[in-house]
Amino acid sequence: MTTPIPQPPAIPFVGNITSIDREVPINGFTLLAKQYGEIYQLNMMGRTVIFLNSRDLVNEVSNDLKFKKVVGGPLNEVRKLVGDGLFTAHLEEKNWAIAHRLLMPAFSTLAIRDMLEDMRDICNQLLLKWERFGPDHTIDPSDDLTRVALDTIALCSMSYRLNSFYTENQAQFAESMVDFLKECFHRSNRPYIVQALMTGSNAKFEGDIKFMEEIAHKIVQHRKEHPIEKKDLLNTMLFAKDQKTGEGLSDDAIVKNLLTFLIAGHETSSGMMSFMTYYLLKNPSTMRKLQAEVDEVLGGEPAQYQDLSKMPYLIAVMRETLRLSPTAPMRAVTPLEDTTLLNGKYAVKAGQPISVNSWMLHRDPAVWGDDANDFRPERMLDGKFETLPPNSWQPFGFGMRGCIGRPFAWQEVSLVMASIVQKFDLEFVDPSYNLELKQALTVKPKDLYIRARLRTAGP
Ligand code: MNH
Repeated sequence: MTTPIPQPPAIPFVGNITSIDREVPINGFTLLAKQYGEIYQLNMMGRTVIFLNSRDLVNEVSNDLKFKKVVGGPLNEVRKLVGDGLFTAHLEEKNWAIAHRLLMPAFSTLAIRDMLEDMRDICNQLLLKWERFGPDHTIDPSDDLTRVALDTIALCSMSYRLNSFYTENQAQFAESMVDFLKECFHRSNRPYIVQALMTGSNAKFEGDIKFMEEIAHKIVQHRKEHPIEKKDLLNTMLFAKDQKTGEGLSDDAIVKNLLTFLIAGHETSSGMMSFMTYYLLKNPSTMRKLQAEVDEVLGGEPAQYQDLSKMPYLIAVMRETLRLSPTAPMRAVTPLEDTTLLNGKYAVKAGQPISVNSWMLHRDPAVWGDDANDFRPERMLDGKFETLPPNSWQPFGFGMRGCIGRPFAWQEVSLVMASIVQKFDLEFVDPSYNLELKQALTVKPKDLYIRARLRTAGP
């Protein structure tokens, strides 16, 4: 006998849509998880979605032979810009497999190594800005770290400078991107008829899409007319041929994937760096330990490639940050065939969307213990990390649809965060600040403001 999957009481037509926190959905999903436990389902305007909150359940659906990624909700909106690009492609779409095979080597740890100097170029712009503004200036770290992440991915993927640090507001392209992502998220929660009436925001949405497509097309065209030697991702996509099919990528597929890297590669990494800033400030002893490690390994010099793997505490802090605040907190899968979960306990039909809630997964007391909610990087040190039960830490998703940009993000975040704590002592503007979230497609800290004082400047 299977057990029915719990569901909060639903309202006709709209279902459980009122149970969803519109501003910060992850907060609503967390509350429901506290109420209903390891699994629950919601009716979202006629469509039933199951949510998994425990490691045992997530472990079962982390299986590429029995489950596949579902592109639904906001990702369907994102598809309007990037279509069958890597992130939003349906598994059956042929361009996914081709792009996956072509790009995997270009995103390998070894290939990413060559991008270190471009990453440093952008990182230095941030360091210089904070130094020049001085210790009394109020910094919005999410804002500046978004500049870092977006400029870094644009420079590394297509040798294009967005120069976000040289404009008062975000550069036009960055602004279109941020607005587009926010709108994708809101659209996925609006009834169709409401959306149809919102002509102003629809026109803006279409306009942003067109603007970004045009820039990306121009960049590809420009590169074809003015080839360069550099081994960036754009050149890989222009020249590499898929070994299996002999096919390359069309200009259209290249544009979609360039835009995909900009989307997938900036909010996630910048959110991670913002959360890490928060956790370091909230845990002064962790900050001191990290600064001591950075000082010992770097000795006041800029970080080199080999240094980045010699700082185990830095790595543990990064892992623990992504555990408590996975910036891409939800992914969705569906069973290929009718199946059950937990040895026949819950029945699930083929095609049924199932959301993995990593925010809850990463707090499962069965894995993390009674102090699951505490920030404690020591639990993530090498040796302990490897022996965690499989699939208890999944900030980068799972399997063949897992994050292709993981080595890229890891190198970028370790360089930027090591450089920041090497150079500055940080403080909260409001010492009593407690973490609040804001969410678009990804999650970031809300209203976090800090100050940065050069460490060499003395007390
Ligand atoms: Mn990334 C897929 C998280 C950085 C490009 N990424 C995913 C998934 C998660 C994820 C989770 C799986 C989503 C799903 O199952 O629907 N990504 C992150 C996090 C960071 C990150 C937490 C940083 C921290 N990602 C990056 C960077 C890039 C990138 C940087 C590019 C330069 N990610 C991708 C792409 C995919 C992806 C592309 C889709 C891969 C595929 O489906 O083939």
